[in-house]
Amino acid sequence: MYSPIFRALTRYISVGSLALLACITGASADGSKSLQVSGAWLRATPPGSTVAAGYFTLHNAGQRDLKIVGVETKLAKSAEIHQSFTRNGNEEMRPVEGGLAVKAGQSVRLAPGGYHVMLMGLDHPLVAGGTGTVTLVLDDGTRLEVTAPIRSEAPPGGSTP
Ligand SMILES: [Cu+2]
Repeated sequence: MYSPIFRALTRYISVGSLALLACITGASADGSKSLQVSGAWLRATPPGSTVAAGYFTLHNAGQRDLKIVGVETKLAKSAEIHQSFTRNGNEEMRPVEGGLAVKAGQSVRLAPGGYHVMLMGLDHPLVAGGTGTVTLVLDDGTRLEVTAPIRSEAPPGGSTP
């Protein structure tokens, strides 16, 4: 024997559980919510320079491996994740092919001499004291905005490989 109140209550509970389930699924499916960014900074450029580098530490606090497959910014015509390396005593760099992986529970550091965000075709020089924003595009299609201070040197105690 169902009273209208009981029926209404039952409906309320099941809708409530569905909403909760959607919430949990939504959170784990959105990689940008699992990715924590710390110590971000952009290197100031001399006037006339059209390239610049950005650095930060990524931590994947989620359960799923993530990959950064692109970088977008209004500061420059294009942006890529690069890796610096030394060949025959010269420092060179190349784009990271296939995206930069950040495994579940792990951290990846972008720092001078190693990984960095490369901004190419700057519209304006990056002036120390200002800020700039880059958007990281993850392999699940979500985006993570990173706003970083522009500095002429690495922050003390941070961002070295
Ligand atoms: Cu580079």
